[in-house]
Amino acid sequence: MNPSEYQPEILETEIQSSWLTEKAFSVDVDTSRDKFYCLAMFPYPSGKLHMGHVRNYTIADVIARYQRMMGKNVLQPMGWDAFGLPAENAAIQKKVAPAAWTKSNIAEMRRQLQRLGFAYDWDRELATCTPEYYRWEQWFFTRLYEKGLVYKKMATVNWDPVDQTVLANEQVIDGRGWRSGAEVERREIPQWFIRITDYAEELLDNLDKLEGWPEPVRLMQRNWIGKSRGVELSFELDTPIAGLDKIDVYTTRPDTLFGVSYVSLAAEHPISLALGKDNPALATFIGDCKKASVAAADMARAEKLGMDTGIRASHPLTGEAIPVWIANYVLMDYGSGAVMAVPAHDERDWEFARQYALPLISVINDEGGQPADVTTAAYIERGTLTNSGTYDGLAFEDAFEKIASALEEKSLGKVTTQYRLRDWGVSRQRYWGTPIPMLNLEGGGEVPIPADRLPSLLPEDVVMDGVASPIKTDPNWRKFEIDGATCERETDTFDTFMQSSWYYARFTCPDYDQGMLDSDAANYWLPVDQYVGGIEHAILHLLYARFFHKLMRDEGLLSSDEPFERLLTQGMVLKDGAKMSKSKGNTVDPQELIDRYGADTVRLFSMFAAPPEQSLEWSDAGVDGSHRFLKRLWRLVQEAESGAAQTLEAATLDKAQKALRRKTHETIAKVSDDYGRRQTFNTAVAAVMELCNEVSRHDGRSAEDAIVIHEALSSAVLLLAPIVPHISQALYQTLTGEHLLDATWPVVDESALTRDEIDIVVQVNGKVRAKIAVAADADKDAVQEIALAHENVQRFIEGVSIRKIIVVPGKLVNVVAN
Ligand code: ANZ
Repeated sequence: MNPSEYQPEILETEIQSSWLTEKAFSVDVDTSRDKFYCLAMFPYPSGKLHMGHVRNYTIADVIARYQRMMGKNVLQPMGWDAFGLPAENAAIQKKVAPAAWTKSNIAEMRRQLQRLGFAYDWDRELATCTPEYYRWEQWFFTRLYEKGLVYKKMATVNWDPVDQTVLANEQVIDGRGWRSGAEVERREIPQWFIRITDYAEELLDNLDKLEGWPEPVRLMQRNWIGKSRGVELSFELDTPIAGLDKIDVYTTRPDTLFGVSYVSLAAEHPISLALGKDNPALATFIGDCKKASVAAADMARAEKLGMDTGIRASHPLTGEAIPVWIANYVLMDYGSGAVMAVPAHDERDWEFARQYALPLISVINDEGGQPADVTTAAYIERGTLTNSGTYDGLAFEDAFEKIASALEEKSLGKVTTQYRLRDWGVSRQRYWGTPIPMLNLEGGGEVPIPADRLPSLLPEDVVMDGVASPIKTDPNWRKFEIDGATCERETDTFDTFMQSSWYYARFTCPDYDQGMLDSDAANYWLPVDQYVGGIEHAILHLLYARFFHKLMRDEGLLSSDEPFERLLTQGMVLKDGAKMSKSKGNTVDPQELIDRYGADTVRLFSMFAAPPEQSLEWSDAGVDGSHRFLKRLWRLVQEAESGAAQTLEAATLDKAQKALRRKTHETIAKVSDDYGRRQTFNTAVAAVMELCNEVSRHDGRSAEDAIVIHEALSSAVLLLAPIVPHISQALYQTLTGEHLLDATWPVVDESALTRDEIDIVVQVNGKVRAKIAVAADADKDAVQEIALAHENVQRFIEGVSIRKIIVVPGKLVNVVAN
């Protein structure tokens, strides 16, 4: 290789293969050293890396490499979130088994990651579709089953009546099956759930501890958990229906109790179902409700429909007879599946009351102290009570407590807490996933597969017909014998969020075969010090991983409470203002860029173009600019005199040499802060570019000049090393003869920061008239004297009388004259 030319392709591939053969980033537990666990969300092996991956993984790599230079024992692993639906779709289209498709994608994407030079410990690579991984997930599920933390219940799925199969939500397009085009129905089938609601309170409380997380993410989690304080109260029935002598409702607004104009039940409420039995019109209505979408958001938006049941229930405080309706906007699995409807103060009830001409009773005063006008919309603010008997005039808190205790006295209500969070349904009717390790017994009921018979292996050599899961149609696979009795394996597989909920912990001991986790390794490395990933995972993935962490803690596998200490959510990669995506056809292939410019240029551009949390607008010119900068840096170093840095005799430096030294050390201070505290890598790059400009401008050629230039350039190279590790390694070698991976982060020499002289602005009547250089320790009088002596200042004060001179030390002198 011609050393005077920057040839990234040759240089980078050579360095990368040396990293691989030397296992440069393999690490072990070392309790004598501080650890740093840096993790980027592992990819789904879809085929090729896209720019979003490149950005995500570069950010994490920069942090990992920086921490290594800071002396930490750094773990940065990589693996594959390898189960999931796209593999099944590809299998059907390309006639290749999902396992084979996934494995070849992994090989290609691993090659691409290596070509980008990420500092991974490849010895820890794992793929979630391997039995070595999912067997522990199966084992853990059986443990949760033994502890009563999982249960089976009927739940709704999308059913394609033509293909006779369950569809994932993504496979339902405009209400129709993606393959058959048939109108999708809802079906109830038995499914497995994990009791995340048992941990709702802790998941909520611990959010306060996560100070290293972006506030918006914590807020989204808080809202998702959705804790509310309300009152559960009862409307009594004269004659019991379905064995119930009262209707329980849950409300967060007991202050509006006097505004109730009807009670509404969910279609699946036991009273609704019982009434439907001898009322065909009601039965039809209930059937229609069941067909509609179950998503809460859809229910809130959909047209409000209902039917009067004809029965009445009595108001718990006034005893008034209140009509009971069935309404499509009431969810069966929230609260008690029934609501006290207050159309004057709730938007959904208002819409419903409008539709069916039900009374609107305003019981809250508006800001003017009058009963709120609810003729055009519900008044949903809190306010003082009106039309509420003895409670009139009370404010919300007071009314809440007093009405709650009145209900409590009558044994018709109590204060309760509700969470919007639902238990986690983990059953999927797909093939390419972890088989749920349960056995269905012949006479009904189920038992877990015993630990010594795990894993429950997923067959890999299958043909996909696009309809049924191959394990559902394979009687041999289903058959299982336990204690001489024949039973059937569960043929559903786990939600893929199961695998991504604990992979970060398995990375600490990927080959451990005595259990799910080696606790010593897990407790040394965990929690993850820095997690990096997309904001799209702000809720589900992060919540499930936090939940699993607590489950693993309570199983005695690890001892911390939370998995991720600090979280960075990177912004999107945009092109022409829109998200880069295949469907928009505006993608840029990272591979082409690597081929053309090298990995360092791609890494530099993705770090320089925007702060990590903001969106990054793609720019070809920006990529080109990054490349030109690297070429210039290369040239600067080749031109500089090589050799080990010599010790500097600060006293002998001239003004320009001192200035360059100061710039070097100011840059080190700023860039260190940018990497560590601020995590703004774009400003770090900008600062190093400035330093390089100073080096270009420095024109002294003495031995001292060579030394300060050498110091500036080797600092620049070290400061850029986490971002552009290949060129940095080569240039560091040239400059110092040493190996970059052994180098530590540069240290600021405080003495180099002190200035002998500082620049001060001189104004006359507020207008800048001169810039003067004064000794850094000059006193006010001396500064004033130099300012007034300046010839341009002289011109402006000639012939006028000076009224006042203001000296702001280190900044400016203002002469006030008239
Ligand atoms: C009466 C009322 C008056 C309500 C008012 C609101 C405003 P959050 O805050 O989300 O917990 N609700 C209760 N159970 C329901 C169910 N199964 N399906 C649909 N809606 C249900 O919401 C609690 C409120 O949601 C409750 O307070 C109830 O309506 C409704 F001016 O009760 B409210």
